[in-house]
Amino acid sequence: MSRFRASTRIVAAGAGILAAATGVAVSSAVSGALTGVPSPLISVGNRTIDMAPPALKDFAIEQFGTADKPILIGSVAVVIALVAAAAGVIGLRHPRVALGITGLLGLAALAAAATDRTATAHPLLVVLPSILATLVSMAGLAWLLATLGRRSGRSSDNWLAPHPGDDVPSGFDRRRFLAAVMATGAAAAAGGVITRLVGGSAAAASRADIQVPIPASPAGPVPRGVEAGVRGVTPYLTANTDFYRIDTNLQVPDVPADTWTLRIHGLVDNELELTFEDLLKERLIERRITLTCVSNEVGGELAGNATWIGVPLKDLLDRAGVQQDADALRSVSVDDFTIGTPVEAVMDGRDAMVAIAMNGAPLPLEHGFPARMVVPGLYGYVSATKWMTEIEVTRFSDFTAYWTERDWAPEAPIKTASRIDVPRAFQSLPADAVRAGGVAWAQTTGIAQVEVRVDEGDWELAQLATEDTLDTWRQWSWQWADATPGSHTLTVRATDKAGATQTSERVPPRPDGATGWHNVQFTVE
Ligand SMILES: Nc1nc2c(c(=O)[nH]1)N[C@H]1C(S)=C(S)[C@@H](COP(=O)(O)O)O[C@H]1N2
Ligand SMILES: [Mo]
Repeated sequence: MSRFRASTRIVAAGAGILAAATGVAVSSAVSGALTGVPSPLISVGNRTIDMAPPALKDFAIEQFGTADKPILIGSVAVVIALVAAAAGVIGLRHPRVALGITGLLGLAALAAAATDRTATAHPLLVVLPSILATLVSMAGLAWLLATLGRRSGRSSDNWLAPHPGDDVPSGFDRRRFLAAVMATGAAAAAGGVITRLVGGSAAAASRADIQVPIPASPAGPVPRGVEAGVRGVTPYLTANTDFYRIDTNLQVPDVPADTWTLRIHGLVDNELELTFEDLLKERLIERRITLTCVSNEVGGELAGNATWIGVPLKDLLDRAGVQQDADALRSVSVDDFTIGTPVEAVMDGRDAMVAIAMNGAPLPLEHGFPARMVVPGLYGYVSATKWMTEIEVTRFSDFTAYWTERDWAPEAPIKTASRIDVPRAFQSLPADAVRAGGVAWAQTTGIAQVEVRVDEGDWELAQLATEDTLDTWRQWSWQWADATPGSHTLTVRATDKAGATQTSERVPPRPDGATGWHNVQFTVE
């Protein structure tokens, strides 16, 4: 190896990366063109999540799958690039070894694709992109190494045999090498462009065709005064594009409505199987409901308020006939994510539904298109199954669900919470304009009172904005009339309509939701 100049090795490393990039680009173009076939890069990411060592998994679980996806995909790409670069350098002397390494990378991608739970296409189609990626990368690398190993004027057709004592001096055929680089680069770019062009999913096309029917039971207009009127407080209704998102998988499942069905089975008298068309013909209700993630930290933003349209789950379960000994619903998504929900919670009169619309539009793909569950008062991981295809009526003692297998509680009603949106942390305010505001929620119970205090002072009542429903969050505001200059801490706590005040005891989100008072440090000028 030492016989090669540093510059030659750098060129070889670049050639390795280029060959791998071409494979990745071609494979994502092919997978993009096929329905239900994840790109191998994403499959490798998904497998990494599944097989992550405990410490890393803990970290990922703590995040509950929020912001770590670009990081994960980026890391996978970096690892591939490093291995590919090494293959390029090794290939200077040992082309076969280099091709072997590329083949192994391809095999790993193939294994990840073959076991990807988000794949819905035929298994042969699912492994096609990784097979192509492997072939393209190997061919690209072989070609690049061949041109790199060729001195100008020498036409070695036996390039695979190492040439002892050979260096690749400045005299190697730059033209041929550049031509190979450009051809491979063009293939990579074409793959990237095609990926963009065919990226539109079948589900997106299907979603565009859906007319959401007028619900039999509308939500009614939002009452006046639900906004506290303090600049900087979260909008009362959360736009679909701003709504928080929690998915365990890297790729949004691609489920056209006309291929979708919901099966209700298990401890029922009559099994049901509904198509999307069937759902649209049911008695639809429209409700505003605030969704909350159990991973929300005190003061966190994993909560959102939307208008949902759906079929009351109770209607469907009554028709199916839930048997006496059942106490749980085990709902399953197309990507095999599972959730356990108490039967009691969806039958007690609250507006639990199989939702098909969010803020006036069919469910966005990211939020569960074509149908998901929404249950007021329960954290998302025990109620809000997206891309839901199955509800098994069963018993809690007979199964575990995705997150309960990872040490989260099997049952998790939403805990009363309150948050300060304004002032922002370390914001500086003029003494004559210290206004605070935020939101509080206690779904199914309602917010009775919000109090704030400055530093260790007395609790003061905040002003509550108009209540919409018991299932929605409620805004609050407060003005500090005689603000004193300096640095201060503002603390908030809410009391629900059952008379329970939030505890000051700080516990982390795991296993069943955080508690503690939110506070914010700010400065009065
Ligand atoms: N299929 C599927 N459904 C799911 C999840 C998921 O990862 N996969 N996450 C759950 C969690 S933890 C929450 S908090 C809500 C979030 O719903 P949203 O992404 O629409 O906000 O969806 C729930 N339903
Ligand atoms: Mo969640």
